[in-house]
Amino acid sequence: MAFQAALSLPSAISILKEGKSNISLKETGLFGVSVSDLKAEIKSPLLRSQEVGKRKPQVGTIRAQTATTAPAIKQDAPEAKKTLRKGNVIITGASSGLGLATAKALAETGQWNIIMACRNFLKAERAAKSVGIAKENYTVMHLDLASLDSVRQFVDNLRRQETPVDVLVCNAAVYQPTAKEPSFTAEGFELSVGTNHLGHFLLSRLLLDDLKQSDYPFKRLIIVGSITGNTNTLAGNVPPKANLGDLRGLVGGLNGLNSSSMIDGGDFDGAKAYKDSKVCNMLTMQEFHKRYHEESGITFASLYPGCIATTALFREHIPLFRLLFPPFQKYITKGYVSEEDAGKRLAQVVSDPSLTKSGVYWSWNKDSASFENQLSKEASDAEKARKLWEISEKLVGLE
Ligand code: NDP
Ligand code: PMR
Repeated sequence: MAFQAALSLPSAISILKEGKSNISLKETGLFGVSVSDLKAEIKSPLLRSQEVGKRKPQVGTIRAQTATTAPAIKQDAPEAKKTLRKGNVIITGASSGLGLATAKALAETGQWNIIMACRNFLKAERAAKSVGIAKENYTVMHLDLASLDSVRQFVDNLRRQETPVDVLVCNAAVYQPTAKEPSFTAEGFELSVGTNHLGHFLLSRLLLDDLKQSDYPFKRLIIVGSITGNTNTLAGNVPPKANLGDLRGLVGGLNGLNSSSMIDGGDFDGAKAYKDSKVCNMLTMQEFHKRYHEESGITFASLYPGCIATTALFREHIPLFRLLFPPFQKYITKGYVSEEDAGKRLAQVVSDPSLTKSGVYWSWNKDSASFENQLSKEASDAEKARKLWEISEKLVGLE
């Protein structure tokens, strides 16, 4: 079936859900799965988690109703507006998709200076202009996450400008689903994990001190995760599934020479490498929380913003996939979210006074209300998070 080919699906997929029974997609409908199965799956995370809100996010004036009630600061109160300086938020990969939409949503509040940390300076400037972000609300700074030198340089430049860092959003990512062979970062790490995880790991470790020193009423470090790295969901069970194994490939440096280019030591698979990198992002957030939340007061968070099926993340996928994926997500899974709405969601995690709880993986229900979602067993494995942290430190030269 053309759809199935476009989605690179094997003819029969057997999904073993954590703690659930085997679901066979073999004899089901469009895209190899029935709509009723999907509906049940889409609902289930809500049942498993603490659903806590009902209102749509609107940046600046929003107050997501969550279980985390103690508001840190009410930015909307007139007296707060008078005394508060603009917050500084760094967004990596703000030149397109979710990052750009988030920058736009925050810029519209007039309360943020957005540092767009991008690998293509000109593209970022044009992108900011194209969505109407006013000049006084943003700065573009060069950052190539596929080079650890570039990450260090970015941090040096930022410090030279003496810009306080109040919020850091690790958003940039690459996805190479059709690559037959791995490609590598400047230091020789497989590109997806090297960029999405290791580049961000070094960046956030280096900026931790800057965040700690910020005098802003709240400080946040946000690392974008995804449903596809969570095997407790249907989306996370679409092959190839994320699996970090015993991290032997990572220990070996992911260089594809004397070690595998994959974290678990297996053969290269671009789609799996991306999903593995998202598991690393979610584990890293939790390890940060465990090590630094109490002492620093920084809020560490991750999120799944919804399926933003139209972004450039899928640029390397085959044209048929890019054509069918948005309607599939819109009408079949109903997991679709527009870039604009996804941007408002991430902007909410950046600035909403009520989203102060640390260590949380946020998601949104069909009414666009935020809730604390549950991570898969692997994506919440504390021992794996610790190991990942220690190995990553060695790879990026922090030890
Ligand atoms: P896009 O491709 O639109 O955006 C990715 C951004 O990352 C681009 O700005 C890109 O820069 C940047 N980037 C890539 N490589 C590097 C690098 N080496 N250094 C610096 N920046 C780099 O994708 P999305 O907006 O969809 O993705 C944003 C985040 O959302 C990712 O973390 C992704 O995992 C996550 N996500 C996306 C979902 C979706 O459905 N789209 C669902 C769940 C999570 P450039 O413009 O120069 O290419
Ligand atoms: Mg998925 C509840 C159903 C659901 C959701 C929310 C997503 C999100 N996906 C769902 C279901 C399915 N997908 C099903 C049943 C199939 C098989 C037909 C399917 C297939 C599929 C493919 C081939 N899906 C994909 C791909 C990709 O290449 C995307 C990917 O894995 O990128 C890593 C993707 C995605 N599906 C999602 C989301 C959010 C993505 C992409 C982005 C990401 O996780 O970052």
